[in-house]
Amino acid sequence: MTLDKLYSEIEAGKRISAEEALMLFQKGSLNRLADLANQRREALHGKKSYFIKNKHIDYSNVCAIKCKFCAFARKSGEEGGFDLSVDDIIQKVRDSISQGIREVHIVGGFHPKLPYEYYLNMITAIKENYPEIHVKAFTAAEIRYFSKKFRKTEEDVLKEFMAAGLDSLPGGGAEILAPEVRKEICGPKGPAEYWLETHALAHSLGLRSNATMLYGHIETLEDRVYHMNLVRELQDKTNGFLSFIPLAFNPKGTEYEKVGYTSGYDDLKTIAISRIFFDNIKHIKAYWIMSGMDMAQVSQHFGADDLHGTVIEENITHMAGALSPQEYAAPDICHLIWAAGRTPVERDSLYQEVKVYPEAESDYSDAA
Ligand code: V47
Repeated sequence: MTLDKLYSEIEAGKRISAEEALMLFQKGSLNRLADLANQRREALHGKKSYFIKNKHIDYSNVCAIKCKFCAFARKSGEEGGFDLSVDDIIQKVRDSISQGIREVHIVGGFHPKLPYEYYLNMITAIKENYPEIHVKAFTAAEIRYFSKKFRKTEEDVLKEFMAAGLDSLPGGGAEILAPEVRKEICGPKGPAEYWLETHALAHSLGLRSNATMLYGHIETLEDRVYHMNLVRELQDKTNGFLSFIPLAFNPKGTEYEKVGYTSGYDDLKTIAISRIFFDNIKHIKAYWIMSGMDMAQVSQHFGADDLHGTVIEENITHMAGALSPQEYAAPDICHLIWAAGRTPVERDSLYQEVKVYPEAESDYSDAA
């Protein structure tokens, strides 16, 4: 297959194979990919770009394992380690309620000491105090860890968390699903099948989730495509993923510091190929915390339709030298969306539209 033929097939709406995706990564022209990805993005979402008012809460960075790409985790008792109590977490939610948040995104590591009740109490307390807040919490890797540590099936963990108020799972912990690199960068997290099985189970129980891919460290382009293909295959079976989120690696303080930051070229190409490849996932997220807001803004013309959210407090990437701020207020996100010729849409966690802004910033007034 020649590149030109592949471009025509994409233009005609055909699903591309893993081999074809690899060809695009290796030889595709960024301008051509931008056009093709944008065409698919506009067919799905027109000019709309989504965001949510949300808050990230990391309940602890104490972690029993060490992943080589991570600058966030600390061993128990190590300097810089922290644990939040359930009261601390409620206080953090309270602090952000006036900003109109409708979602909390809660993750931590493989904590060696916190009891099962801590996690259940956390969800229960949030829902008791703020029943309208969507609780997106615990990566598939954490769920797996809880099941092993507390000797429960994953199904029981998920069902008990859901009964307490868990609404969805974030997409973290996927890293790179290709076996050799996965073993090297985060071996103790276990094989790709764990992550995939937990999402499949969550979807079968009615929980929606996201899928991430951490790129720009030691993985090859083949590894990226392998990863994306596993996610697409699972989505064909379950249709449970709401979004795909390529995460640009931030290197400071990690074992891969020498690799440096990802290039803007690579960030845009990865977003564009993701949009083209995932004909079964509706939303492609440009996560500005990791790529920087400029890149996320431009990504709206390379296939991304979602800028995630206000975030408010981010630690995982900022401990790895992230160059982005920790928070963008909703008016700033809207401004950046408008400045790219897109229409801001505030969404909820399941992509229901909460507020569709006017097409032009000049037509908007706060009082409207
Ligand atoms: O799994 C860790 C990544 C992820 C670094 O579901 C790093 O809506 C870059 O999953 N450089 C957690 N990345 C974040 C995450 C996420 C973010 C935004 C939205 C959603 C969602 C999920 O962060 C981890 C890992 O892949 N990460 N260290 C680093 N140094």
